[in-house]
Amino acid sequence: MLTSPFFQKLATLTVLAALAALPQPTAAQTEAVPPGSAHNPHVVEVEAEDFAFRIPAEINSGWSTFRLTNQGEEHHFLFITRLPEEVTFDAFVEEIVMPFNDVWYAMRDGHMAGDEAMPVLGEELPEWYWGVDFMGGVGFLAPGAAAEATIYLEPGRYVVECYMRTADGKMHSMEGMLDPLTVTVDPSQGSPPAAELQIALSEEGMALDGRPQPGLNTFEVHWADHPEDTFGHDVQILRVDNETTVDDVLHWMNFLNLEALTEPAPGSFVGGITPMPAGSTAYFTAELEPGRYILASQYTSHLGVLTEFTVEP
Ligand SMILES: [Cu+2]
Repeated sequence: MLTSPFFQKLATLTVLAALAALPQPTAAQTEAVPPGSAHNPHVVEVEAEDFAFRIPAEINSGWSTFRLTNQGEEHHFLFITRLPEEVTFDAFVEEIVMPFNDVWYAMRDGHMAGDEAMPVLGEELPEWYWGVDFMGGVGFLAPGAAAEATIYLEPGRYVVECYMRTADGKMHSMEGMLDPLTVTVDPSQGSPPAAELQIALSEEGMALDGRPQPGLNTFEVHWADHPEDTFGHDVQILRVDNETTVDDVLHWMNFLNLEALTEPAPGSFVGGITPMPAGSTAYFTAELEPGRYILASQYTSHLGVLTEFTVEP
């Protein structure tokens, strides 16, 4: 009898009444609530496994919180690209993903040096690609971890992909982590979360304002510029031991290196946000435990766009 819908509802109401009687949370307790879920009606749950995304085919325009959970045994991330009006998903695969893959295989198999890759891609990729907008997404994420990125998306057609590499040197996108995403008009727009930390990205570097704390941290990121001849600034955040150097991390993140973007990673990546156009503002959350962290930009750290911090217990 206790399992009837009536008693279930009664039990729920009793719990709600008990919760309502609890003292109101203090400001400090309020901050512990995941800002994405507390402030934003558009939450997009994405599960990454080896090697596929479980992601809705269609989402609402406006502010969306992508909550990425890594259920695989390798690192994954969610890179979002907006397709130009006239370009289809199949054309993106054919004209962009395949040439990148061919160049990677040539490097992997010793037929092409790393420094030849960009000139070759410069010739092979279509003109439209160099004006395309990368639209944020959740940064590198260790197995078992979860993180959020909150970004504003206009209606249109997008592509999501992960281009980490398997132990035998295949890009995750070629193994199945490559999907179309349609953003449809929604007048409600959603709203961005509150953030206690700010990161400014520019050719001057990566400036972090605020002190990350143990637990869930929300970062507001602003892109001041988009350096020429790069794929743009992003933020990748990882916990490292004291022996790991910044150079170790940058070497691993540089896709032109054979050992890059594959297991083992030089630390435990806990999220971040992939590149966005100059002038953009977006948000990400990361769960931090005490330790030493490096924040680096995959494509612009060689210009000095990186920083470090320590989370005290
Ligand atoms: Cu992946």
